[in-house]
Amino acid sequence: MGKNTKIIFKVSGMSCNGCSSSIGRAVSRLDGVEEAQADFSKGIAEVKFNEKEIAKEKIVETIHNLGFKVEGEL
Ligand SMILES: [Cu+2]
Repeated sequence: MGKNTKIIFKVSGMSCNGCSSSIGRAVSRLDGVEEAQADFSKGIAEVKFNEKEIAKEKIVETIHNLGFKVEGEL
């Protein structure tokens, strides 16, 4: 029942709603992620996850594998 961590990643390369929803979909599917939403106009992805179940690097890797780049965190 650990507390979930929320991170807002700065993501570059998104150009439309399709991009942000593909990130939201793929990241929400990962085990340990409670919620994931991306916003292409703001260039961010907000992810709520359990650090005991998933490493932050795995989330970053998933976003990179979709062809976008995580530039940092807000
Ligand atoms: Cu797009």
